[in-house]
Amino acid sequence: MFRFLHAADIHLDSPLKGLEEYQDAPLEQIRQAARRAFDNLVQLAVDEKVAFVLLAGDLYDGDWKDYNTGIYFIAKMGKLRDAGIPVFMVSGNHDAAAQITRSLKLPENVTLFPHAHVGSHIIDRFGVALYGQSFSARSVTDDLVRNYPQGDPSLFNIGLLHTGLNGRPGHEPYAPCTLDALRSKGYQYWALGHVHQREEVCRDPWVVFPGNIQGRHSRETGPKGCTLVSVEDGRVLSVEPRELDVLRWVVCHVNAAGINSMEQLIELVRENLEGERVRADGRPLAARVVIEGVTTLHGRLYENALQLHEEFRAIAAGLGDVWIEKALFKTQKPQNAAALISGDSPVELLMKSIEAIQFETASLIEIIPEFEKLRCKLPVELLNDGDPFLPREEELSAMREEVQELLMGKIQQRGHHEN
Ligand SMILES: [Mn+2]
Repeated sequence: MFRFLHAADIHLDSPLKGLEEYQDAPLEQIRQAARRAFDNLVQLAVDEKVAFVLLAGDLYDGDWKDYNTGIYFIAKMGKLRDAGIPVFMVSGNHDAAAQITRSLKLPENVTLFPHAHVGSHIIDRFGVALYGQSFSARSVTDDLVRNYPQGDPSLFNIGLLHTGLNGRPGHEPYAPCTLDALRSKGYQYWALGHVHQREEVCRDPWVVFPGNIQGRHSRETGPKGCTLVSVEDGRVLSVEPRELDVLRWVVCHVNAAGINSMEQLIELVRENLEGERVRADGRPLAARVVIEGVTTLHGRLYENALQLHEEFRAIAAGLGDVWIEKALFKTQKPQNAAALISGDSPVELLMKSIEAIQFETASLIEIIPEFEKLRCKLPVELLNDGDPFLPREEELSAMREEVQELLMGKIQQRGHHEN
């Protein structure tokens, strides 16, 4: 009986893209998160007394800024060497041979599989055969599996590979291959990397993406970590995800249906954030708050979006170690809003006519003659696709709705004041 750890997509020291511009962002925590999660991985390997550790590519995010990234990794590998734990790894698209110009000699307990051909390694003590091939360049479009040898029926065979398989949303289709091709090799476990979302692709044999060990932005949400595998008599006994992340990205969906006041909404957001905090086991949170649902508050939410964002920041500050990355308002107004306006008082008539307004781009430019002058001063690259003065139709209709909501909100408010 033995156990091993399978991790991938560590992306050590990956740069923070644009996060500096965010208010309150815990930059230092985010910058250090991948290293702290990797510390946890090494500690878990020691605590679980695993037979070996597998790293299935993208250990590094790209070329090292300086040697400190490599020196950090070597220090951690030293800790595993002292515990008698070997490490086997392949590189992926981010740390492909051609991408990394700086390098350091690896400690003797670390094996990096070659990129020119498939490498193999036998661990007699556990009856294990390992096969792996690294990426030579960032974009590997060949099917690497084709060259992997057939598994040895007398051993427990493991394949390491960085691949997008037959395509995964949001991931480049590098080293494409099919599940059938993997199965045909007669291995007991395929340790894959590249897809940042954990996925057990197959259980016979086991084909696993462990996901990355630490979320890096608002699209990498929820628990992140590695996979702990137990093997007995040449068969997989158990495959368990183990959380390693030190800061969790979450999207907090708040349903505003049935909410009648701002106070209620703010309270609901507080409850939701508290719930996320509990689910994250006390880890610091980077939360995106999304207010959704059909609500009569729709117009007022738009109108008070900035104020609400400050209220959410205050809730986060009160909870401690919670950062509101963004607040999005995606509510919808009740379908029959116009029909509800039944009377013919001046206010109601005004509301009806606002409902009926059709804004057009041309009219916007006519209203404000300075627009054309401003437009001329913009850099040319802005004037093509992303020309802010010529929004696309879908943006226009969203803008139309927003303007209508703002006007309606204002009028409703006035109406209330006068009553
Ligand atoms: Mn990758």
